[in-house]
Formats: sequence, structure tokens, C-alpha cells
Amino acid sequence: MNQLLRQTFASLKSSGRKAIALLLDPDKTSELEAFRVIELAEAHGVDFLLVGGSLTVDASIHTLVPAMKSRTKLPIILFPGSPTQITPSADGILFLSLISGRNPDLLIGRHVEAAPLLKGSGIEVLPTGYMLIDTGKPTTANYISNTQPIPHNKPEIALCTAIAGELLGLHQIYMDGGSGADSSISTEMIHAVSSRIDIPLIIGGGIRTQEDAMRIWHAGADVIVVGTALESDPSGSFIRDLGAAKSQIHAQSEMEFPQI
Ligand code: 1GP
Repeated sequence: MNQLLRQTFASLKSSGRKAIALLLDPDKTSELEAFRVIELAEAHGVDFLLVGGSLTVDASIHTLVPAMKSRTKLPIILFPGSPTQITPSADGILFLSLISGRNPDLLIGRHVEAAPLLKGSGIEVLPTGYMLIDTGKPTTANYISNTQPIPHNKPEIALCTAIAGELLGLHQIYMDGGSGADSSISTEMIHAVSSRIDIPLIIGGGIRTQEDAMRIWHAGADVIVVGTALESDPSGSFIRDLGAAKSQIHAQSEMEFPQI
């Protein structure tokens, strides 16, 4: 079984290096738009391209992913809201268990449906503990998943949930304020979780500025996910800023901990 992406994610946690993932919603992204994002992503040190969403209206993911694949060597990882979003040319899939919720369908049900499609497909499966965090307003993910998010001011609930995910054998934790969240997840919650788990931590939802990205990385996130902000970034300046912020963090840590 191919484990390239698993190793890449694990090495982020062990090395302290930071990563950027851009999330493309297949309903809102034309092939031309995806090619534009790919060009910027390659130029500015983006690490992963995620494709998917909690609700997709048409089947465009099945044409978008192969088109993207023909244009880039960057890993394309599915972030599926349902097994209907599984498409064979992707490199990997976040195999999400919604551990912040108590909806059995999203803890194991959909996985059973997806299993025969994934086994032997060549898509690398990344078992991921997915945690929705309340950041102030209802999101599509909360509504569609029919679950309650973890309250934003309860880092201890997030921590215990993430540790449970780790002990269950999940390979990474993804805490998500939801697409288009008004604000991103608090420093306190990110730090509480990242400092007590040994698996990589992905943070997404409402990241719109370079300062926010820096704050989230400094709090202990290994990967940040940015989606909605790309829609209002026609010049690509935000992707450039993210790349610059990542380089700055890496340069700082090399000064503090020089490689011998
Ligand atoms: C949503 O974490 C992702 O699931 C990205 O969120 O669209 O708010 O960047 P945004």
C-alpha cells in the first residue's frame, strides 16, 4: 500500500515544518480557475491541494480532479462530504471520521460504503479524526452532518476528543471551524490539542490573513487549510503571503535550531 502522504504528514509533526493546503470546492471552481490556483500554488510553496466539500451539487469533481492531475505534481487529496466524491485519479483521501459528533453514519457508516471503492484503488487513504468547532455561526458542515460542533471556548473537550482519535489509531486530526467561518479557531484550543497529541494537526475554517496563518502555525498547527479566501484573491496575493509566512517560520526555526 502506498504510504507516501502518510509519511509526509507524519514528518511535518516530527520536524516542526509547516504546510499549506488549498481547498477547492468543485461546484465553484472551473478548470481554468483550478489551473490558475495550481500555478500560484506551485510558485509559492503550497504543499497540498484538497478538493471536495460537505455538500456538492453536481458531479464536476470527477472531471476537475483528472484535469488538475494533468497539470501538477502537487498531491491532490479528496476532502469528501460523501462517498460520491471519490474519484480515482486523486492521490489521497482524508478518510474522515467525524469524532466531534455522535452521528454513527459519519463515524463508520459512510466508511463502509466507501471501503470497496477505496481498497485497491491506488488512492492513498489517510485516516483522519475530523472535529467541527463552533466559531460563531452555523456552517454547512454542521447542518449537513447533523452534529453539534465543539464549543469554541472548551479546549478541554477538543483535547480529549483529539486524544481519543489518536488512541483509536487515526493518523491525523483536522479541526475545522467550517467553510467561510467568521473567525478561525482560537490559539488556546489549537495549543491545547497540538501540545498533547503526537499525530499531525490540520486547522481550517475562516483563515483569511497572513497574521492568522502565522498565529495558527505558532499555536502548533502543522497544516493550515484555506478555501473561501481564495475566492476573493484574484491576484493571488494571499497565496503569495501564505508562502512568505511559511518561509519566514522555517527561517526562524533554522536560526533557533540550526541543522548540524
Ligand atoms: C473548510 O477548513 C476548510 O472545511 C476551509 O475553510 O473555506 O473558511 O477557508 P475556509
